[in-house]
Formats: sequence, structure tokens, C-alpha cells
Amino acid sequence: MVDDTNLDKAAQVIAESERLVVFTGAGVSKESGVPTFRDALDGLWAQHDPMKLATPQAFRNDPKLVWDWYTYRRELLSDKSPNPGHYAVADLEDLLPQVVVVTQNIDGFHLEVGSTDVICLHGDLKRDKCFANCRGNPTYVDVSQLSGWNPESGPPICPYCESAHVRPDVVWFNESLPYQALTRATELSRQADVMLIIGTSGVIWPAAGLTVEAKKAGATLVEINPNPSEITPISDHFLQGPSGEVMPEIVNRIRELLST
Ligand code: BV8
Repeated sequence: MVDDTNLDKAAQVIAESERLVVFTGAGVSKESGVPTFRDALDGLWAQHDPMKLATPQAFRNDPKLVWDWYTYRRELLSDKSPNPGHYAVADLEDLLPQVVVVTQNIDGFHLEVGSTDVICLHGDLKRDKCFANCRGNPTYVDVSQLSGWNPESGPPICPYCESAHVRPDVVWFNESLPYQALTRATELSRQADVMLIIGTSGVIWPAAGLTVEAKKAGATLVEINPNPSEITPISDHFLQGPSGEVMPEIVNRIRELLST
């Protein structure tokens, strides 16, 4: 577990923040049992490379293969729930003047625990849209309303344009991130006085670049991760531990600091 001194220092920095950005990755959902997109490849998916599945080209080449992988991941997610780390992030909103969550995750857990300002950079695994965005970007499709579609047959055809396939509303590799989401996340990272970075390897761009933007603009970076990441070299405070344990500890100390 992280030592008291480091916990106290990090809690002090966060307690004094005026404009906090909480930047999260797959690690914050690890203790919920949600496999990261690299882990979600056991069993019959073991022989696949996620980098080759999570792309528009893969979907064009074999819509059913990619659709079935996401159906499998949705099933994996269906009996999972947020963990104390997610709840602790939501608790920060009651303690601090401004808290915005910027997440790379597609599990929807930050919203589920009541965080009120969440920017989802990579989409939402529970949502679908038309591959052609035939009615504007995005053209959402509720597949539960499609009569006569057999889920075993792979992705349905978009009911609006009746030509493109329906696809998961997630950002694939070599696809742009949602413009508004990335623009607002970048602005907030440049204005932040503290960025709390939880459970990300810092490998995926342009999301990882938000930490550099915050640092360049003078923010103090506090990182929580059981392992060093690509971001650790620029972190001012590195709390080496699982977020489901460390985050509630941090929130308890912030409460104590703010109650004195
Ligand atoms: C784009 C949705 C432009 C899909 C995902 C600059 C430099 C190099 C490469 C690039 C670059 N710019 C763009 C690229 C290419 C590429 C990229 O980043 N490649 C990487 C591999 C180098 N980026 C893109 O393609 C992006 N798009 O740039 O578009 C463009 C536009 C048009 C034409 C051409 C180009 C799109 C990237 C988005 C991809 N989609 N997700 C899906 O999930 O199926 S990203 C996917 O990977 C996940 O969503 C997740 O966000 C990400 C993995 O990152 P992490 O969240 O950090 O998770 P990871 O498993 O890596 O790490 C987990 C961490 O948790 C670890 O550090 C671990 O120690 C820690 N941990 C473990 N347990 C715990 C814990 N932490 C806390 N508590 C614990 N208990």
C-alpha cells in the first residue's frame, strides 16, 4: 500500500485544487473485473490481435467477426459493476469546486456512479450507430427495436439508410476521437491546476497527450497506478497501488483536511 506521506501530500494537492481533471483508463475498472480490450481476448478470441479487430478496416473486411467480439465484450461487462475507485472519484465532486472526469473507458461506470461531468473520449460500448452516420455524426441505432434481426447473423443493416451496417459506438484505431469531446478535454487539461491520472498506461494517443497539455500548462500531476506508466516520468506524485484501494484513502484524507 502507498505510504502515508505520499497519500497526505497527494490529498493536500487535490484538496487545494480549483479546477481538477480526473483522467482515467482501463485500470480504474480493473477491480470491477472488466477486462481491458487487450485482456478481452481469451478463449475463442485468443488468436486475435485487438489492434487488428478494433479498426474500421477490420469491420469492413469481416463485420460479423468484429460485431461478435463486441457482443462478447458486452456480455463480459453485463454482470460487472463499478468499484470503490469509481465511487471515490464521484465523491470528489462534493468536496471540490470543479471536477471533470475525462475517461478513455467505454464501460460507462463513471456515469453509473453519479459523476456528473464525464467526457468519454473513446465512446460507449453499450451504444450502437450507423457505420455511415447516415443522419449525421453520430446516427445512433437502438438494435433492441429492430424486429426481424437475428443477432446470430452479425450486425444489422442500419434501419435509416438501409445500406450501411450498424457498429458499436466506440472509437477504433485510426478513427478520430469525437471532436467536441477531445476539444473540451484539451481545453480543460490546459486550464487544470491539478490532473489526477488513474489507471492508464499512457500509450494510446491523442488521449495520453492530455497529460502533456496539463503539464505544459503548469498543472500538478498526481498518478495512481500499481505499475509505472508512460506518464510516470512527468507525474509530480506517483501513488503506486490499485485505485480501488488508493482512491477511497485519498478521499478520506481530503475530507479530513477540508473539515479542519
Ligand atoms: C487517432 C475503444 C487520428 C475501442 C480504444 C501518436 C503516437 C503514436 C500513435 C498514435 C499517435 N496518434 C495516433 C496514434 C495511433 C493510435 C494509437 O494511439 N496507437 C497506439 C497503440 C500507439 N491512436 C488512434 O488510432 C486514435 N485515433 O489518432 O485518429 C486519425 C484520424 C483519421 C485517420 C488516421 C488517424 C484512436 C485511439 C482510440 C482507440 N480505441 N478503445 C475498444 O475498446 O475496442 S483505446 C483502448 O486502448 C481502450 O479504450 C483503452 O483506452 C486503451 C488502452 O489504454 P488504457 O486505458 O491505458 O488501458 P491499458 O490496458 O493500456 O492500461 C491499463 C493500466 O491500468 C495499466 O497501466 C495498468 O498498470 C493499470 N492498472 C491495472 N490494474 C489497476 C491499474 N490502475 C489502477 N488500479 C488498478 N487496480
